[in-house]
Amino acid sequence: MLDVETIRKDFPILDTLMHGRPLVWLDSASTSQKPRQVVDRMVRFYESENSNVHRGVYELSEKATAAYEGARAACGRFIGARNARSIIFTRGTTESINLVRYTWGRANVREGDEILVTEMEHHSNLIPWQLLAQETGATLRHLPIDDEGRLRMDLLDQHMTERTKLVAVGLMSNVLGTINPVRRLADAAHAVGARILVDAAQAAPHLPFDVNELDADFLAYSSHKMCGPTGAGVLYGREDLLEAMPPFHGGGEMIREVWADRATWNEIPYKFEAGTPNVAQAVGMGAAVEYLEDVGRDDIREHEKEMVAYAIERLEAAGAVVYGPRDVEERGGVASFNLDEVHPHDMATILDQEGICIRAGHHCAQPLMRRLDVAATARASFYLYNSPQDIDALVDALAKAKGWFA
Ligand code: C6P
Repeated sequence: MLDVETIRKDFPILDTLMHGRPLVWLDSASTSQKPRQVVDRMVRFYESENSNVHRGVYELSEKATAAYEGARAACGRFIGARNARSIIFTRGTTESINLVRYTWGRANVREGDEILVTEMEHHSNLIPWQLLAQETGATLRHLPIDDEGRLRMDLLDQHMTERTKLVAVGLMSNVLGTINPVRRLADAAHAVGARILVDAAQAAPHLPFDVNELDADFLAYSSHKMCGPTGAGVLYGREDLLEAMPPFHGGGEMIREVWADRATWNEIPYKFEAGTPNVAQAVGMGAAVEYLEDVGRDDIREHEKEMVAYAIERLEAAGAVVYGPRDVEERGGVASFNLDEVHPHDMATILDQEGICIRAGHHCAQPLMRRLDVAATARASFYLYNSPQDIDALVDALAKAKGWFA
């Protein structure tokens, strides 16, 4: 069990007043708040270790490089990667996925090939594949969802064919909370010779998982949703795939030797880290990994199951339509909902007056909104620092909002 009261003391921002009321942060799926431990680690980096990495022979550069590579090791351990060589630092999930599109995608996807995504993908795991399909003449296919927001695995055989080259799927939906059966998809993909890319932007902060157990070929996640700073993220790739891929950006550490008209590439992961990286952000991300490990990832998951179960119960009792699976074993700590005819944006604006932050809109998942037959939803999302009182505050404020529009 999490000691939420003690955890909250690590997050100074939670003491802020908004419109004279205590801040209730229910938008962690968008970005999480940051604990003092992460902020302090970044301050320490800037105050006593700041230097460029992999470039200086002086001690300060060695310190910075050790901090940066230590963060890489932590980010690999976090997802069960066997070797830190598989961990490429990027700016976040979106950049990680685009890296795969530009490098592996352009080298491997041809006219007539198929890329399989799902109906619930975030735009960041859809647009890159639309662009790749347009550029190469490949076809994009979409695995549908059922009315509870689960993938129609019974239709997989119809959507996965000998022509499938890539399956790109989120481990956890940012709208429905659905946790997808990625291992089953990986097995099916590998059986037809396809690769699987896992978008773990929502899963990494909330669910303990292991890339080897998922049998993922590529996996992407962001620091800022898991207590770390913005501007950092990871692309995990299987070493043999990364070795074979051409570079992404050119310049800086990605080079081994340069002539006037050509160059050779550094070893992985540096081949994909052109220019001066976001060193302090990577170090902060490493500190976030350590923070989450110290709190206990299994305990965070259990806490969020309780939170989302309570949220669904209270929201439905208040008359809201809540989307996604009912069984908390199949979903993470996200509750998207609509309430009567109140537009989600109006709802979020009224809640803001009560100090409550939720997200409203299409959540960068417009095809999913069409499937749900809604223009938008409101979304409350939970993390280790949320308590049932936050949900009570949300539901009480919703009752007020409903009154306004009655
Ligand atoms: N979803 C949300 O409020 P970046 O921005 O690159 O760190 O992550 C993009 C991304 C990719 N996949 C999924 C499943 C996501 O949820 C997100 C980010 C935020 O739902 C902002 S749109």
